[in-house]
Amino acid sequence: MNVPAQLNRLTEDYQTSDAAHHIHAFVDQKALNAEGPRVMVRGEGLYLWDSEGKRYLDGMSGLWCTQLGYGRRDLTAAAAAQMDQLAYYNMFFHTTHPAVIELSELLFSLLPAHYSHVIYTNSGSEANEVLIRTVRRYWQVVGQPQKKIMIGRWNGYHGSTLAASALGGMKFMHEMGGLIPDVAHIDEPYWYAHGGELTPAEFGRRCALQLEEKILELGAENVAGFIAEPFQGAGGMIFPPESYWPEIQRICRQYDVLLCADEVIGGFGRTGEWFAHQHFGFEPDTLSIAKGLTSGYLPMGGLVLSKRVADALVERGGVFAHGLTYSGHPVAAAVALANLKALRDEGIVRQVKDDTGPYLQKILQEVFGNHPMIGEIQGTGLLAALQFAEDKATRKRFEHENDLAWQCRTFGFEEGVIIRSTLGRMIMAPALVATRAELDELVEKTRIAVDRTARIAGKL
Ligand code: PXG
Repeated sequence: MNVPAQLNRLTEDYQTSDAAHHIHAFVDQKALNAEGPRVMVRGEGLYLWDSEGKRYLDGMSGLWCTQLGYGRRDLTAAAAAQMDQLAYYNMFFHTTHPAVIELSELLFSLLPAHYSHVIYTNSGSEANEVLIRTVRRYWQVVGQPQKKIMIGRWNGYHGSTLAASALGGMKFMHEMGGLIPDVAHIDEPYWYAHGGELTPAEFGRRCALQLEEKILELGAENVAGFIAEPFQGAGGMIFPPESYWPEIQRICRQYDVLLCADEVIGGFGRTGEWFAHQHFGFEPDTLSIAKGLTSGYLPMGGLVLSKRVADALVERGGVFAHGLTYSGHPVAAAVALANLKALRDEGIVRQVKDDTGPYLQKILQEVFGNHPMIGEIQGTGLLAALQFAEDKATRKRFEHENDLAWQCRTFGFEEGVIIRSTLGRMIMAPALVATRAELDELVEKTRIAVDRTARIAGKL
């Protein structure tokens, strides 16, 4: 049993207390209470242990965030040292502190040279809240205050707060709390599901041209920015066709609409590049960041601004009426600094690009390339999605693909691997420190879970 010694309560006891007090994320709480949640108690490297002593290979880096894996003593030491020295101070009152200054220096040494400033937040949702205000403020400062509308995409995800979920395109989230004014959406570039008879390249261009149509419909003089994830994460780990991003960039430039990349999942090495927009080859005006910034050890996010945007705000903008108590929190900053140093100095991002990333993609092709259940494999770096298909030739999806994928995820848990399901796609995004042996284990356990699902679906 690999359960820590201080765990002296029974799992059911924890579950009862949890049911009494917690509202969990994105579940039917009543159903969860009846079932009882898994109680995670320890993490080391890529592995997690629950309160029953069962071990799991975490194929999702928590929620796409633990780039360095669990139990990194350098990160906990950085947090402890910063807490001892200066546990808290803020960036109001004309003050700053070394932790946040050093973090920003390192962050901008990793980013392309046309970015210069960052507004720190505690999460990705907050980064996108700040984005809306910052983009609108930018247009006020440069003399076009009517440019207010943000365009997002259906099935995009930008967070769970009101404005961030409005930017996103999850209709079931909109239904819960309403929308905000001046937000519009275009379709997602999900070729496998919606491409019909078009080639991926044709479909990618078609989806991008929807942005142009939407801008013309709303009036370019009213559109402030377009926000998108370089690849959709929560929406199903969907890669756009290669034709998509160049066309989107052309349209944003032509109509002077800020291009806002949500790098909350894609940032910090996931694709083998430091940032996902570098993998896809476009140049956004802003980047929303979070998750891998601290490897998830403490909450921290931010909005990165290009020089164009930052210069206007700094030189001509006057008071920037925004600030959070914990913006640039010193302990989170110290952890982020240690995390980025490790990702850089241990060559982890390079290793994902040159070794473990190509290795994962290769073994996925070997195992699932001809699998009767899998219609398409998408991925790069330490990131992949397996698309379930009822008929591969016609790209027909299972009618109850969501249930099948959920079942596959449950089989995964039983087999001791954590993979994520979205609609008919199984997603994996292991920690960037994963070894080849751990990737072998991830893919083998996933194969067992997919085979078990294929038997239910009548495919094996
Ligand atoms: N943008 C993107 C692209 C995200 O994926 C957020 C913003 C919001 O970040 P915060 O830190 O406020 O959660 C996210 C979050 C999933 C899953 O199951 C994905 C996220 C969060 C929770 C679950 O895929 N992404």
